[in-house]
Amino acid sequence: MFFTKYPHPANFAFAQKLPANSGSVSIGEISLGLSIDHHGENISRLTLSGPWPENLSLTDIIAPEKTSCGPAQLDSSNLELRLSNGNTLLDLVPQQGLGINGRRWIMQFRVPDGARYYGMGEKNFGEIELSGYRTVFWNTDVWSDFHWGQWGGNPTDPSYFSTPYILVKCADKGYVGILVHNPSPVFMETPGKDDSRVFVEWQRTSEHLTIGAYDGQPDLWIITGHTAAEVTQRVNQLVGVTPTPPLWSLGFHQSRWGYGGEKDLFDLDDNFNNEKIPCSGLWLDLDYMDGFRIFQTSNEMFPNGVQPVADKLAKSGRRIVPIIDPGVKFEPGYRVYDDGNKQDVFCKNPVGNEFIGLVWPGETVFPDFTKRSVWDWWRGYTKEFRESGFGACWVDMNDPSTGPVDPNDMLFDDGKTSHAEHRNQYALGMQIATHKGFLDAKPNERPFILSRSGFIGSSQYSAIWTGDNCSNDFYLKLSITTSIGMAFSGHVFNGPDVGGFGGDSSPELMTRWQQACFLFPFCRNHSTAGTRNQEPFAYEGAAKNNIAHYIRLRYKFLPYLYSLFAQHEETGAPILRPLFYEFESGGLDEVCDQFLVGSGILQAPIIEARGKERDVVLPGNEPWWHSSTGDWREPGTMSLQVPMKNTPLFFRAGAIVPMQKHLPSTTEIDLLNPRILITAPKGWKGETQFEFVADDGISFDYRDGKRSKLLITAKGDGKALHITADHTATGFGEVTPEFTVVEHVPVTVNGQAATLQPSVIRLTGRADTVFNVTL
Ligand code: MIG
Repeated sequence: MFFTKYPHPANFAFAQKLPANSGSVSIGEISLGLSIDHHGENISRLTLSGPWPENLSLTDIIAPEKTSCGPAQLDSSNLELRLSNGNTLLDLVPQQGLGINGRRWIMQFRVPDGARYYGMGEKNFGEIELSGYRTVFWNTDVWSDFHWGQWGGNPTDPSYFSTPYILVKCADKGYVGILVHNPSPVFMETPGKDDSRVFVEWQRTSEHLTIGAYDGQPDLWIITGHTAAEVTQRVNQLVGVTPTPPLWSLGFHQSRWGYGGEKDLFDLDDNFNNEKIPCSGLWLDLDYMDGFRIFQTSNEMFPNGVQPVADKLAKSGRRIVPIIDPGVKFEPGYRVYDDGNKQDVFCKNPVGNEFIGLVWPGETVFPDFTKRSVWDWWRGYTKEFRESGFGACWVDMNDPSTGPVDPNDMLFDDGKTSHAEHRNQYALGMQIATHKGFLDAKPNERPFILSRSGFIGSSQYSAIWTGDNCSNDFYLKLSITTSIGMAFSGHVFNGPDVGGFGGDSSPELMTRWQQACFLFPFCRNHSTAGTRNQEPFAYEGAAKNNIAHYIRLRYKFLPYLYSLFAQHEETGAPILRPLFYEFESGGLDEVCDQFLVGSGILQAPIIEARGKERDVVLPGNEPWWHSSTGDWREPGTMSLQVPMKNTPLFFRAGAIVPMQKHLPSTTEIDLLNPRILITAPKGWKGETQFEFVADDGISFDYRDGKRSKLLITAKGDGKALHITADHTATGFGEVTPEFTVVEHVPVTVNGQAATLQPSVIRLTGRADTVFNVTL
């Protein structure tokens, strides 16, 4: 794969005529079958049959029932993608719309003037709006395939995780998302919005939106909506929402390449206890293994076995999360190799032998995760792994990384399927198989798996960290855009290596990074071997205190995050959102260094280690409550001074944010007695709602009704604030909320007049005066 080359439309032959309905299309001598199905008024599916095997994807799209009409309309003159109000959003370029070139295929869409582009899954372009890009989707071990001179501080493409999906804003007509359910490498090209990236003519991208693939059956899901939010929720449901994660996995995680075993884990545990910093996961990299042999724990690292260590850490609410690579050391005599060889689970090369790559253990073979029989083999090992005392699993290198060895010699399905046809879902197969083993070990425990690569469907099985980054401002900034791109493309549970993986994180950078990501869906500090220690207590004085504060603050807000995840499972809504997800006004998609957490919180972190001020855009037409000062800011753009201990955090007018009453110093979370912060300005007129959930945070019992739900409403009539809290489900017992408001105004709770007790709360700056509501 050449990462800077893309097929050009002129090198394809195009259909001159389309069928009036589903039917056949001819391109020269070749005849393709075209079929269109509809799944409600906003979802259509277009498939082509031809020189390709049927869709090779490992997971199905989770679509609503079939219906007779939908957004894709085909007649002999063209294919149009229409919104339910009749607006045509996109259509194929006449006579140049659908082309093939061997097994490659391409589609070119006409776009309205002023169209804008979002999504594309995990991209490292550093922007939310993606006009004027050429890109390919090919799961890549970035550090291995690019020179450090590039990844050290510049965008690289492709990235680890592929979601061939694009969301198009068709000027003011509506939105359309196109999801290509094809694991073969897909490519896309978006029209530029101006000439800013064109220095020589060939850098000018096409005036059309181009989508194609190197191979694999064209299988396109077309999703329309009036807003970005609508389409995003739909696509997130189509690929499969993330089931509510175990509560502990939403805590803070401490990782480092270099932690080995018992001793390091106990030291970490002591340090977190002594410093009163909560931390839920302690992560082990390669060194815990016996000579990089997967599923073989080093006796030296765990002289007393894993379970006693796990038991001790459990007392502080922490789990051990070790790494597992897919590569099995090619070493006759090693039980995992012998067993896999005997059961014939490894990928083959073109001459019919086991494919060999060069990774950590040296010569390495790779389980063929595209085969269901191999999932059954692998799950036996992950079952044992869970049973040995490890609390979760970190699956790395599943891009798959083969070191300097050409991966194209790695074939699938007994040598019958090429590398490219399955590569992008190799990690997905590994996630599914690992997940199954965890369920075998603990059928009523929600598994937690973290992975680097993935594909459509991974959202159902694994959280994602966005791969190797560096301790510098470039990657701090990228954290936001990459995470939002994924959240917009089906994968909401993700986050970067906080603090940066490569290089030394200065006290300032570490502080700013922890502040920027303290409310990210996944929050793990990780760094590579040989860099300075990066744990919060590896810093001194103010830096240590500030980093610790924002970790504790994450735990304070965990009830909010947990409810957002539960809501995601029901609606597909992302946790992190760009501003234009909630506010429709021009130019907000250019704001790449701010984001919303749910609908209630806006964050505008400092993204330069040395930065002490920044401009902040507050969208909408209501004021925002600034938690560093406790005052209200009118919408618009303003400049803020931001000392190291602060990060700009704003609460929307009427935001309802459940939290812990105290600032946690341990991992303990009480979901049944939340404090609910409601930020309504004086004289507020409006109404907001939030569904708070409480359950045991670990089992699947919530699916059998053992979850309590509290529907909280805040209503301002210009004089008073009326709060209602309605138990819509009580399966986990009664939730006893206490409310806190930020203004001294008349308050009622469920119709009863309340009194206000002054109190203080310290969130992101100095302590603010607030009022606790009592009846
Ligand atoms: O070739 O296991 O992205 O998080 O620390 C490097 C060692 C392999 C890559 C992962 C990184 C991990 C590292 N791994």
